[in-house]
Amino acid sequence: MFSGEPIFDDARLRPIADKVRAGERLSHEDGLALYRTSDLLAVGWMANLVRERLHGDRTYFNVNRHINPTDVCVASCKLCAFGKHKKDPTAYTWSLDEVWHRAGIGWTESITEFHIVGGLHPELTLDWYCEMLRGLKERFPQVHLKAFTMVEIAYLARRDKRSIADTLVKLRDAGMDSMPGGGAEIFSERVRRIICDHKIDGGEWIDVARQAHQLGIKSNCTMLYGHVETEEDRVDHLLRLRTLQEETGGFQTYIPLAFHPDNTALSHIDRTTGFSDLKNIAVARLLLDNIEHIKAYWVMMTPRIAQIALRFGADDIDGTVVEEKIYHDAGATTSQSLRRGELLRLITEAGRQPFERDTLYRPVERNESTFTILV
Ligand code: V47
Repeated sequence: MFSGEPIFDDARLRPIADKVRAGERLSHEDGLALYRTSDLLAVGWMANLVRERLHGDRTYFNVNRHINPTDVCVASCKLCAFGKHKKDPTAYTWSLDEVWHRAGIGWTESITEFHIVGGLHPELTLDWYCEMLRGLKERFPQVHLKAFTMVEIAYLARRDKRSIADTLVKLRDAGMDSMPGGGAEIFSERVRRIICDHKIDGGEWIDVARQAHQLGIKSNCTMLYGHVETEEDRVDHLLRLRTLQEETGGFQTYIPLAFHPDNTALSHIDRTTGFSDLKNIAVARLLLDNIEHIKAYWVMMTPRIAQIALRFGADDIDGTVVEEKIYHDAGATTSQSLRRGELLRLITEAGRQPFERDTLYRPVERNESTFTILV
């Protein structure tokens, strides 16, 4: 572990470094200072200190497959290139049989997680989704189903005239094991009116997450950055996540998501840079002192930047993914999947120790083509 003192270009970071070394919680003003400085190496050094304090060299990854059953969506969010109107000739909705069939394409015993999200389809009922989950569990009993964003839950509850809690319980009973972190975007109402004005507001997103956590359902959380948000909006978003985590402890991982503008109504916005991608990882590690894991999602930030992020605060690099649509519709040029061996190479080359996990961060022990989860 590196404990030496780096040379800070920005002296304003010194009091923050003192707090980080002492394990003290950072404030809103500290968050702003971290976002505003161009001394990325100093911010990365501090984030790496925290990362190594929590996880040493351990770097988590998993073997997963994304499943997006439909891109039909009643919300036409400006930020999104994935959702389509149901009359759009290019829109798709898989039948239940297609979902189950596609889940098994290229199937290997080593897959431990299906990551399932889709558009807000006006006709797919809660019962349909429950049937989908039951069918997946029947066919792939050992696979963890990480399914549905807070936004999808709120929509399904409204559509089915049920409470959020009832909706969550029905889905959990049908096989939903945990929830991904998408759809949070950024909580600022000013920004949401511009990028996703048809979506639930930030307060509702937090409320669905709270209710899921209270039912014992773990989730992840995200923030979409690199569009029209300010530094204050980012810090405010992170601190609202930190406050909920203080209350429920239900977030496993935070994933900063860089906005991809291609094919969206905001295509005039420039893509994020490697500098800001690394900054967002590092600041999150420093502000979110009560969320255990920070994920560098390679699909979004490219395997190259994700690898460097492993020394800027990230301890997780996500998984094999297999078939990704949301970012690729928005112009991502990364591949659709990485093999397990490629993930191992990225991690070890960065001087880190690969640790294959299941969705709940339990170790996965491999025995040739089979695997067991060590509890
Ligand atoms: O919910 C949509 C965002 C999310 C765009 O929980 C966009 O483990 C950038 O949530 N540019 C999907 N972002 C991805 C996601 C995720 C990914 C990996 C792991 C986990 C996890 C969660 O991406 C959406 C939305 O917030 N998004 N459109 C776009 N054009």
